[in-house]
Amino acid sequence: MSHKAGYVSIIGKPNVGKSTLMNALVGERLSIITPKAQTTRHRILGMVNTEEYQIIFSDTPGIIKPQYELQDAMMTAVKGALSDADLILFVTDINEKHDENDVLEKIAKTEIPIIVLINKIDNANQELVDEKTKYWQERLNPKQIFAISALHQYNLDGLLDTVLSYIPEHPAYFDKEELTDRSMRFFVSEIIREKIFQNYQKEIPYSTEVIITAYKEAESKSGPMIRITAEIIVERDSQKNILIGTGGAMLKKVGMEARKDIEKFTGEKIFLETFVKVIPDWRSKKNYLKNFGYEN
Ligand SMILES: Nc1nc2c(ncn2[C@@H]2O[C@H](COP(=O)(O)OP(=O)(O)OP(=O)(O)O)[C@@H](O)[C@H]2O)c(=O)[nH]1
Ligand SMILES: [Mg+2]
Repeated sequence: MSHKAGYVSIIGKPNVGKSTLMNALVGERLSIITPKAQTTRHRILGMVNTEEYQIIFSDTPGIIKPQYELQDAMMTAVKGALSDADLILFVTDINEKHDENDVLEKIAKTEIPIIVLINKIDNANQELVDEKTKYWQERLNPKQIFAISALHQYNLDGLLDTVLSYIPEHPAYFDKEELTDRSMRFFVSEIIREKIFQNYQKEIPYSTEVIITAYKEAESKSGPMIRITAEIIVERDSQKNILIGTGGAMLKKVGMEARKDIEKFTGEKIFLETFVKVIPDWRSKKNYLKNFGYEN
């Protein structure tokens, strides 16, 4: 019996709904989602497995012109996702008027087939959908254009069938039991980062990294649990103070929200301990970025 397997890269500007789309397609909350731009910092694989096929989606950071080393590393992750893909899903937000030339530059030279996804049509009228469809048809001449809502999972069924038609015959790349290439520790750190994106304004989310320093199975009075220690890294003392909040209230809130979601994700009882540490300008230092798992 023939078997299909291949890589599908989800790319586009920040905040257009790439992570929402990947989670909807995979059916799991793998990638964190926030209303802020530049939420995703790594390439994250999410797989759809059946007996007949394995589709490996790559969620990627939104494409920007990098201003510091961390953003450089984020764009390296995008580059990787473009070089090995069998298909590109270019996601665009119907309501955004941002300049997408940097994305188009990156995909202009490629031989990889492209499907355009016009996302967030839940808030748009049909006229705008038609107008944007025409625009992207002329601009990119893609294989196909879908108007979708990743959030409301609208028009995604037909999309999966179309995606499959671009997947070559190939044996599975990963074990069929796998959903992702990332570890539990990675997802735990991402969940904490999501809560920081949701609870703080301005530069705090962008100056923060989360490192899991311990992840141990343990026993509690009420049965087995996992003890997790997380280090939250910021760039300055002033940021540390904001993060902790008066009497530790803010950090406590973040810890509680994160713990609840980690329990949902792992299905285990969690004890979460957090520490805040200052590393001046970590976002601009290659050695720290490498330690934190960013590509160079
Ligand atoms: N109304 C509406 N909102 C959406 C839709 N899809 C995503 N969103 C919202 O758009 C925001 C950004 O979504 P993400 O999935 O994090 O976007 P992203 O492209 O992964 O963003 P980066 O990781 O920053 O590049 C979130 O607030 C989502 O809830 C949609 O179909 N309709
Ligand atoms: Mg994202």
